[in-house]
Amino acid sequence: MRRPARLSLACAAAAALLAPALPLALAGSATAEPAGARVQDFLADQLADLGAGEAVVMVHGTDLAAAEAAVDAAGLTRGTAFERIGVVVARGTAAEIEAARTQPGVTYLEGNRPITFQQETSNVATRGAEAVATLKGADGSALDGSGVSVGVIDSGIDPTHPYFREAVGSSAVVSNQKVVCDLFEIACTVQDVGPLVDTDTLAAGGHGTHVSGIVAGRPTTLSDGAQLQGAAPGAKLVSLATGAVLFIVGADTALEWVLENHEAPCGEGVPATVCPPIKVTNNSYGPSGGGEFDPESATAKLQRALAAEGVLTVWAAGNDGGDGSANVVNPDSQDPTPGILSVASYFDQDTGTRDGVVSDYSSRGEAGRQATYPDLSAPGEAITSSCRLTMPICGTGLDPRNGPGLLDVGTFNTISGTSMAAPHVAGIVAQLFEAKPTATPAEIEAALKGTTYKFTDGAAYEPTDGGLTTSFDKGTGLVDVVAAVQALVGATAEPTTVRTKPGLGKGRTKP
Ligand SMILES: [Ca+2]
Ligand SMILES: [Ca+2]
Repeated sequence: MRRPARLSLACAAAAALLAPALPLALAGSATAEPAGARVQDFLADQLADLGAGEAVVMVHGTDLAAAEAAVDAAGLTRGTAFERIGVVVARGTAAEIEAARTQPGVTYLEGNRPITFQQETSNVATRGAEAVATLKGADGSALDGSGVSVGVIDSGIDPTHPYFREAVGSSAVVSNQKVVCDLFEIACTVQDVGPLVDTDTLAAGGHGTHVSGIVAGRPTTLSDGAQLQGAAPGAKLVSLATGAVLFIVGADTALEWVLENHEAPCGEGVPATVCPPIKVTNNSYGPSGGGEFDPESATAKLQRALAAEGVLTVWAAGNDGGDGSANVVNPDSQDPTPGILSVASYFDQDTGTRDGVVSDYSSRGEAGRQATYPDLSAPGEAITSSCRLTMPICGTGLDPRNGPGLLDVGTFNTISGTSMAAPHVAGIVAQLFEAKPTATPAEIEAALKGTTYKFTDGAAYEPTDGGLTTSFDKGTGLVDVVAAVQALVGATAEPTTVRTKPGLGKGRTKP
């Protein structure tokens, strides 16, 4: 579940701090080895394998002059100097580096250890980050979901969280709504609480802030060097806070608000350039245990009306696991109406691979009844997003992280669930609408399901009446943003609408 051990900037700093604690070991080993400065283990290993090549070495001296003199005497090529700490960066052969070791005043030889930025890998597995970097929307701008608002129906949001901060001082959160119900959940209203109210902390939540960050977190570098962004880092967010304790009437009140307000979610007076229309909602909630879809439910009627008006509904498939012997998928996600998506949880094993696994907890449909299957899979396991430690669900995270600012302590955390898979797809839907603003929800669902990557973990794929293949655990497979965009745009538009890097163009073989 944890990341494979990788050296981050924070780890590198820790190693440097530990070095002064080693003189006792140094004194002991000095008697057993030829006289001279200690050599870092990493560099020693590198030198053993170096052959006739050259390596980079940091020559530490008692002062800068000693280090410089040693570099010159050993025949190394001098580079940068860290004057204040008496270190000269140099390059040379193993023999030259060994010669520097015994020069007067040399205290330590250190190699040039590689360090890695820890990029959140979930947008690699979906090819969503690749789409942002290499594809353009219909407006010619990067395919980051701009021009689209995503409605997030969840516990709430901390709109002041740095993950939602934009470079120009504005926020990804354009509308902050709170569903307020009476004690019996029969009288509910939606209230605009303004740009600063943290509805998530008020609700003792945290879930909604994490989910919203997965949808549309802005590019952010954490204190340890990790680089994060949401699936659609240019999309806007309309938060509909239902509180941490959910009842279906409250959630339906939010869906009904979207139905009434999706074209102008900030009010008629606010232009779409500032506050774009809602084209998709994310719904990471459902009854525990899953069950059969009820086409007569208020939720079904609302999401069908939304699809008819051009708004997709994205659902988490549920966290009830299963083995295909029973249908435990989130009921409303099974609605066969085109434009309603049920998302299973995929785990990229923190590597960005597309050949990972279906999460154990991801709800399975009933084998042999394709109507109960999830539509597709997206990363949901070990997802890092906005999550302050002061919020209850974030305290359960495995990996509190700091940043981007010095005072931003415990602002990000890593949690898992189909709740984290669905918002990847909600952000991806925003990308698809940016690629083709006239697309219908049915076209977008077809493009997503027709281009999935067929990772093989779990149940076998079986043919559908529609000419696809699907499975009771992972649906049609792992979402592939680049392939979905090409399928969506290529069908009706000139190929020049989407510009790609070489190798990713129309000739690319689909997996
Ligand atoms: Ca854009
Ligand atoms: Ca569907």
